[in-house]
Amino acid sequence: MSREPRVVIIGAGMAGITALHVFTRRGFAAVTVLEKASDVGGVWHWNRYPGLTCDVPSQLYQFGFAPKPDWSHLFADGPDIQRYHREVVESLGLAEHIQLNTEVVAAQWDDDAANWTLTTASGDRIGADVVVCATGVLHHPAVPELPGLDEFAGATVHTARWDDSVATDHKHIAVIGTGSTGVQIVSALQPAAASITHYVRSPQWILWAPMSLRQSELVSTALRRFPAAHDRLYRTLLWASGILADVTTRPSWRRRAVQGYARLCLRLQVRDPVLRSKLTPDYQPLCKRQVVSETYYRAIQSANAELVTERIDEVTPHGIRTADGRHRPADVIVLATGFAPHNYMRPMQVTGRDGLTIEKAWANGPRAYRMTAIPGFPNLFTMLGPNSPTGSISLQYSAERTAEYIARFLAMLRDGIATSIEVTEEATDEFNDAVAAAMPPTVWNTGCNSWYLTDNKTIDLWPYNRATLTSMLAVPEPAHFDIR
Ligand code: NA7
Repeated sequence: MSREPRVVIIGAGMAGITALHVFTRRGFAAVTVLEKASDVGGVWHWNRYPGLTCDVPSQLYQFGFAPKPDWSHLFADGPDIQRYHREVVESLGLAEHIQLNTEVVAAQWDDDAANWTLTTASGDRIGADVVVCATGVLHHPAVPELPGLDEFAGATVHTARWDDSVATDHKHIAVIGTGSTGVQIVSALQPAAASITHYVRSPQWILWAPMSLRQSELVSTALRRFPAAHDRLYRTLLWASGILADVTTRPSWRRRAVQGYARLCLRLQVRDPVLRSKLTPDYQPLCKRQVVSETYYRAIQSANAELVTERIDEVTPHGIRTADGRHRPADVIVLATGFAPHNYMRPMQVTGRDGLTIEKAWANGPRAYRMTAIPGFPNLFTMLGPNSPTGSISLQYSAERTAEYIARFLAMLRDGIATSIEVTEEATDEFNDAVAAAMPPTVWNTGCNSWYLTDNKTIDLWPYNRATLTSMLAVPEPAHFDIR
């Protein structure tokens, strides 16, 4: 008995768009995407802070199925990427499957009916045979608990929820945090600020790259006219990016070379030994998600900029006081303090087989089989779930491989081979044990505190290369699943 499975994808960011395209390309018709925001794009919809730029070259940061030859820059800015997402959705006819402004707050599995019921924030109930969580990683802003922050009289804004009404020109700006975001926003706001103070708890290694370089019209025209050449360029970049997986996952001369380059970037760009020592991290380059910038070191050495590494004691109504007793005035506090990256689909309440909740299943940290299946949760899959290669392999590539993998399960449901599919506990344990055993030689394990670490200090990343990812997601292994 064949039947058309009702598939609901939660989230219309890059991973959700990928899943939607792959499933519809494979002929699945009853696919709906529910997106809580008013637009597609995920992180590129939510993040709009000044200076927002992707640190992956734009010719690589694209869907394999929707090549874009004419990026304006070597590294695209946020609005350009967001436009691209909209264009892909329109040009591939995906918009009709996407329901915006629809937040899913709960998902409940019914074992007898072998299906899910989703509840939205407005109380609607939606049935689904399969749920695919494409809810993103860097989504929930982390707001620091700083004494006095609520009493600050000026404007406070988190970079992930930028407010265009907050004026920054000619203001005294305090930026807290020095991940990719903090570094980008300091560089962007410094030129027009009255003063900018960068509060840095742990300095980062910052690789120099020509991020402002424009892609010439000649190159765009050539890539448009010769799609085969463009495809070759994309594949070459994909292949070259494999070097990053190699560099991060095992010690080698290549890792040492990149680390040497990071140290050189600091030495060449910051001549003042006092400032340089304040900017020097106490851990190896590449241990945290690598920050890339063309302009940060120049910005922080400007006359109106100051780097503060003393601990923040309190926020006062008119500024910030540090542990050394100094008070620096501020009109605006910018929180570049990152995200809660291990939430995945939470706070959505997901209840699987036998009343098992995702909170209980993940009491010791998020855990999945090959990034996508969770024991106790039949017919539910994650896109870019736990252990995804957020620091080493193209996420678009990973998302497409995962979607193709999930499509094979959808085919089993459509062809009447199965009504419910659930990964086994044993296969999940085996996968996670192997991942844990592969982590020690990775650079992420060399002694730094980063958003890659879960609360219990396991590394939530992919410790293998792209070929392993490709082969693990090529064909489902029936023995690893309870197929009913
Ligand atoms: P990150 O990389 O998580 O950076 C957050 C920064 O905020 C980091 O420097 C933190 O210092 C700092 N932070 C967080 N809480 C505090 C408090 N309470 N006091 C002082 N400083 C604090 O987030 P981003 O948004 O920059 O980047 C996220 C990813 O987006 C990035 O890796 C790219 O993949 C794109 P810490 O290091 O914890 O001492």
